[in-house]
Amino acid sequence: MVQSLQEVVDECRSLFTKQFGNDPVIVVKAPGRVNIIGEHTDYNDGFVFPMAIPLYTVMVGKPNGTSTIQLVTAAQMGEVQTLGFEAPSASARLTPGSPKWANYVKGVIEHFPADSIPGFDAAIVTTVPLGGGLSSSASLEVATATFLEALTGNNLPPTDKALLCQKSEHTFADMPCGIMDQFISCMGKEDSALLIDCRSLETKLVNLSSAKPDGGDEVTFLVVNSNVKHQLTGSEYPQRRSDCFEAAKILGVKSLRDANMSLLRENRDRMTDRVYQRALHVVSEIERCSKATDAIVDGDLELFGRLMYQSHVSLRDLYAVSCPELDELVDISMKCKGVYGSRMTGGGFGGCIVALVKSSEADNVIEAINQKYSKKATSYVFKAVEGATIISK
Ligand code: GAF
Repeated sequence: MVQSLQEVVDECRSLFTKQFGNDPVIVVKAPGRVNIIGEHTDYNDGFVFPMAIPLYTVMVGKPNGTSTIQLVTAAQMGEVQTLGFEAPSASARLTPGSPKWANYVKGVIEHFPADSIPGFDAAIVTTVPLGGGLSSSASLEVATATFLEALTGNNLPPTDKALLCQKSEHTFADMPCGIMDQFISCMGKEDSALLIDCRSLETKLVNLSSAKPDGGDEVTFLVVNSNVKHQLTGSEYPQRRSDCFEAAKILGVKSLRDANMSLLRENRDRMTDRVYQRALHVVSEIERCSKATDAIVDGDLELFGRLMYQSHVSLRDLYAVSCPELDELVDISMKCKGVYGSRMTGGGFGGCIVALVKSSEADNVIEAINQKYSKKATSYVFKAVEGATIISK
């Protein structure tokens, strides 16, 4: 059972009180996300279609009247860890270091636009599984930025906040991510997924509760964690990114968003097999993402499901970011009654799959996965939730 937001807040408040001997004043939350379709398209200026999910990073705390920042977290598998460092000032800048989890927090503090950040005590708890492909890192960054908004009174426009968190991940976690995860954690909306144009940063809300064929069954997104951990800060993600940039350069376009299938085919001989396949995934995935959001608006769930599965095949065979466990989960779910489509979600190399399922069949699909999957999976049926908020200050 997933803890409710209230339970996470209560746990985080108790952790704070135990550590610092008094009660926190500021309470903020930032959700994780599942991306429904549009994978590895964000850093190519393409489209993505994520929704925020009710797994949260919660941060509570208050100013401590000193120039020191003290953190306590139970975010690392429930293990309590503490850390203290000087708040950034003109003469003392923050730099990345150890432990790694703290870099996501430090990066946001360092880049936050305020004349000065006062010393504070804070506790952090999360229910977003670490390395599970549901944006544990982005939710920690966005929770930190939201906490600093409450602490300093400097409320950032949501786009600036997402960009600040992305910059922190680039500079403090050495992960050249796109904008999707931070964006949806800031801007998620209840019952809706967000079509994000990662070039213009314009968004379109798509209400998911209306996503059912006329008179048809209710549908839901089932998320299944393979419990194989992904590690995107290794070389694979940056390698994919630079393959895409190389393809765009060969094609003479600013980014793969500006390419199309015929341009790609005409230039096939000027690319290595690998670069061609990566580009083929991205160009087709950008197209699939647009088609899929139209399909869901039109209630054409069969088409939506087909596009989800095509996305998986493309990520597996062309982009090479799946893994045997994700393929296994997709194969099992695709054979179940009531499943429209299924695919790996997020950066890949482990983490989760997402499937569009008739609500009435969701339990049977979970049961089939529990019986057939070679490892132990964790399944969730999520409704989309609101993005990050200050709960109290
Ligand atoms: C990771 C990145 F952080 C995102 O920006 C995105 O590129 C995703 O992988 C793949 O779609 O979550």
